[in-house]
Amino acid sequence: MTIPSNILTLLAGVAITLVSLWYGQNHGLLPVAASSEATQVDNLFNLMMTIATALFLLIQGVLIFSAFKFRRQAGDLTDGPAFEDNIPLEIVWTAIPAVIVFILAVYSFEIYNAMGGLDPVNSRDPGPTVTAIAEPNTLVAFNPDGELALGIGVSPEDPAQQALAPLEVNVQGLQYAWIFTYPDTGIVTGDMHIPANRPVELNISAADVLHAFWLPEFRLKQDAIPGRVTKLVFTATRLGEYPIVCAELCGAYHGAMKSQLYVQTLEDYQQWQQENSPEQAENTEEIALNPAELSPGQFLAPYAAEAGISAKTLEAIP
Ligand SMILES: [Cu+2]
Repeated sequence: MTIPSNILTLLAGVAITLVSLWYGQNHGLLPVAASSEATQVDNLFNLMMTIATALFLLIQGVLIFSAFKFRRQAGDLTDGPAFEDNIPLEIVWTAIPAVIVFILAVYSFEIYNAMGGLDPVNSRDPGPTVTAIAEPNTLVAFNPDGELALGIGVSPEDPAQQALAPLEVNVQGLQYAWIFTYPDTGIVTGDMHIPANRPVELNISAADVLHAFWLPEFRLKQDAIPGRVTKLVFTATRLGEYPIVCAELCGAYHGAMKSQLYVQTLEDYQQWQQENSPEQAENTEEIALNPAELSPGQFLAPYAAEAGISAKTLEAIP
């Protein structure tokens, strides 16, 4: 076995390297990166894409080249030469993938740690914590003795996440919706609103079966597990509206289990908070009225006006 070592091989190697490096940064496969965590995950993905592109071009290139270069000549009906093993070649093609896998393993572990994956329990206050999930969820003990906590915690490398108190949001998955409860204001909502550049801490739970809380633009995904709380701590860095997707087949309408995450400026977020806080709603809206306390006439009044029935007619109702 001779290894071709002419100038063309060298040029091909340089071309493959350059194309791979370019494509690794310009594959366009990922949605926008909307969190500080997303950039780190993308760096890892881009590196894997660069390596994969180089391998693809190398292997397919040699395959196609060989298919033409060493094809059967007209009239040649003899067998091809028989090859036994080639120890140096086998060592090389085992060592190269081993090194690549080792580098990727160390690098991805680094990123997982930098994101806070090794310490999903509150790094700020160590020790067992009990998280009360607001109504209508039940109280769930978090991190009971010795149980491994699940999720992504505070990033050990993000000073902002350690300094700023995170905005806590309780996330509950149920067939087939996400419900978001804000313990600080009591807001309960079907779509999530958060301010940009402030750490957010999600306490994720499930009411019935396994769900998975997935934010594609944030490169974050966490199982929602019945009976225990999982964590996601992250910081949104980009304003906008992003999909929230259930990524665990959870039943017949799993495909429709979607919601929206709105990353807002602090002003917009506070305005949303004011407009949606329960106290506000009680003062201005009639939705808090208990129908059982109304007489039939009072209860029907809004509908009667719509239907053109006079108040006198209503009073006649026993
Ligand atoms: Cu689901």
